[in-house]
Amino acid sequence: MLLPSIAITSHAVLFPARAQHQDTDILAWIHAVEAVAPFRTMTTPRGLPMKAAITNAGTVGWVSDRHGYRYSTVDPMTGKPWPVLNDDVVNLVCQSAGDAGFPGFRPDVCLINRYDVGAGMGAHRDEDEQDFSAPIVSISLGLPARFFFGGLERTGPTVAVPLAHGDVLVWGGPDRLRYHGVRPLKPGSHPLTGSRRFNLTFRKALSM
Ligand code: MD3
Ligand code: FE
Repeated sequence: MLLPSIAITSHAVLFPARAQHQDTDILAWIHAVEAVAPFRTMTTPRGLPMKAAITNAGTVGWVSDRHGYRYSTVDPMTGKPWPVLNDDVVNLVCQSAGDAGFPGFRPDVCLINRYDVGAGMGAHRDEDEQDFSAPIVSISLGLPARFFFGGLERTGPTVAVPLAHGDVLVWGGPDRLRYHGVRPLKPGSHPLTGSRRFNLTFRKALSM
């Protein structure tokens, strides 16, 4: 079946509402993950608190503290391994990556961001993974957000992309290291998440 898609850049594809039919299952999975690995706000290496709360699932998880950003096999908050990935969500992610031109993508981590009203994410690059040839696949749930992306430098023009409930975004190839971020969440209410937004990014952190 041909799914509707929108080309954002040459190697970034948006599949509007592609995850919507699985929304309650994905939210139930997020709640199972947070029961083991609670959402927490991390501190940047500069000592500033991050506005979005995060947790992870997979063989490793992305963590941040005063020593820097890295992937860790255990949750530093509990000392336990991260919860495992969900097969049904991984299937959706791999199919979306394949449809966007990245066949064979097999994520080993899902970083989950939780935004309350007013929370955003400043311009950054996702560069802590070992293999930049793998894409990143994002699923948005709950309140809509205004995502922006720029070029390979922090400053310069940006393009805005609205991300709504159920949207799947695949980003790879030459666009993989673009700066990007999320504008502060506007007040609102979503029937499934209330005054929140969740974003899941499926990544390949380890090259082996
Ligand atoms: C652009 N998350 O977790 S998802 C992040 O909405 C992150 O929570 C945002 O940026 C969020 O690091 C954006 C869309 C996205 C995902 C992966 C990308 C944009 C990307 C990888 C490279 C460039
Ligand atoms: Fe990012």
